[in-house]
Amino acid sequence: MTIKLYGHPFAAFAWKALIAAYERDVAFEFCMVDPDHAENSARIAELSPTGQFPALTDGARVVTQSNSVIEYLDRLGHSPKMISDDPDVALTSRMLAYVFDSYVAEPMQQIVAEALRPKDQQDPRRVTEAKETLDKSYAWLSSRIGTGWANGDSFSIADCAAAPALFYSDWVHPIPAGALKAYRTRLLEHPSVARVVDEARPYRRFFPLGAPDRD
Ligand SMILES: N[C@@H](CCC(=O)N[C@@H](CS)C(=O)NCC(=O)O)C(=O)O
Repeated sequence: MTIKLYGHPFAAFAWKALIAAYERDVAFEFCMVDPDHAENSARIAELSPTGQFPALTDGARVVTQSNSVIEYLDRLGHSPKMISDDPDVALTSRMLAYVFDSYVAEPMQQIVAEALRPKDQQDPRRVTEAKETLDKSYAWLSSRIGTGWANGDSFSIADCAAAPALFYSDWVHPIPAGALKAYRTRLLEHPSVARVVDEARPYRRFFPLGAPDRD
């Protein structure tokens, strides 16, 4: 049965699933969701409640929500799992994944969404509030991130979430020098993350705030 992964190579939450699939060495067919692939856009509208991606199909099985997709990929691959069999380790990895999703990726998306609104509908307060959330998250995470991965020595679901969240959040609201910034650099050097960054390069011109030359 062919595993199908719906998403876009430039989309932060799609990166999470792609990173996990590369880590787990799971073969899949990538189904590009964009205006040139109307059939995939129609399909994602069925698969996901709001049409957002990623979503995975495996025969009749449908999995949406990036963290659930990663959990499903853990059933398929052979290399170390993204969610440990140790319940305590798994709890912390999941918790950190939700922190990166909710308090880094989402405020980052709010800043990008604001830039995409027509000028007369933009509200600078929304950007200020999102940046305040990012400042709190950066401080909280900096005090907890060590010199390895987000939750110790094993690359996990938390790192799948951290990679796109920190990659793009640093573009919209730079991460101060320190432990979190150093962790972002380590992530970008990691093969599965470097791969998604490279696959997304052709789309950087669409970033509404201008993509920096670095990275
Ligand atoms: N909670 C969802 C968030 C998914 C999400 O925000 N997806 C974005 C891409 S990064 C999306 O589909 N954007 C396109 C759209 O909203 O139409 C998850 O974890 O999968």
